[in-house]
Amino acid sequence: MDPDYLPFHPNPSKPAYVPPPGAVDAHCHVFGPAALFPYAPQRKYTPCDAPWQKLFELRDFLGFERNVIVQATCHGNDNRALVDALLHSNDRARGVASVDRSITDSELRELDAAGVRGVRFNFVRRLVDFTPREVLAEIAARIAPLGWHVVVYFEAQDLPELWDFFTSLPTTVVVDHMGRPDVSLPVNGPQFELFVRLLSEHENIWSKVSCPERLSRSGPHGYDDVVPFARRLVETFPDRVLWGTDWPHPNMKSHMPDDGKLVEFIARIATGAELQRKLLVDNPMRLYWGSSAS
Ligand code: 0GY
Repeated sequence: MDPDYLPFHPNPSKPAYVPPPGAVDAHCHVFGPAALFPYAPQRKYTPCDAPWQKLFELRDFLGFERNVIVQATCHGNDNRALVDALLHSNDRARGVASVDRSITDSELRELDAAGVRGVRFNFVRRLVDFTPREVLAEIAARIAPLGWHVVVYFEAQDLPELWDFFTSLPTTVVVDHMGRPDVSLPVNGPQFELFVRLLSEHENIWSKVSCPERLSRSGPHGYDDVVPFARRLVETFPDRVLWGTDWPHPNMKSHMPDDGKLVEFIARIATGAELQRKLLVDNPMRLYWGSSAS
């Protein structure tokens, strides 16, 4: 593990907020264990091992029923740790993989059978090397017939340059962490307005209202500055938002969030049972399990 990288919280608190039955943690990761699933040679950071056993324990402890496990860059395009977690989940986890253009159709079908329902394109410069857009477009065209979607991770200042690419994708597109807005700027200022416009004009684009711990400038005590941004999305696009813990929180250096406190944050951004049910149950079930039943 990188020396300045914090391990996940060893002892999260039991959240006072109880998620509705069937709730899905729709953004989390598994890492390693390195002895079984080595990290990618081209990775930009080395995380602590965070195996599926720990993830599923946390799921139960926090009051969730399901997980969407997202391939993180430290495993590159080697999805074995992800697939292993899916196969041990008893159909209670779905996956988002990273693939390159050399993947075969039969490998895609194997990922699908394991529970993968999307691919992730990462544009955050500190995490990945550049991949040409035409390669990503080719991958998107390959996965579209499977009914999969594309998850994109980028920082707000890069949205203008990425706009045409995102809006040309043939699938549902899910944006990680609200497109990483600068939450010290106004929620109705030009930067976040552009992101809201992206979703307003393109009904196939969704957003995760996750990661207050990464976005907040006000520190670990409540993440107040993130609330208006997440609330605006939840209230404007109630049928196209997802929420996740982001456990085990790779690359956190200033503080490590208490996952119980992150769950309590949900009640501040989705006020009322109906918005909470859509965010935590209906939307992820529709996208990942093909139903709204829990
Ligand atoms: C996240 C956020 C981060 C890392 C990755 O794939 C990754 O390595 O997504 C980050 O460092 O902001 O969603 O896990």
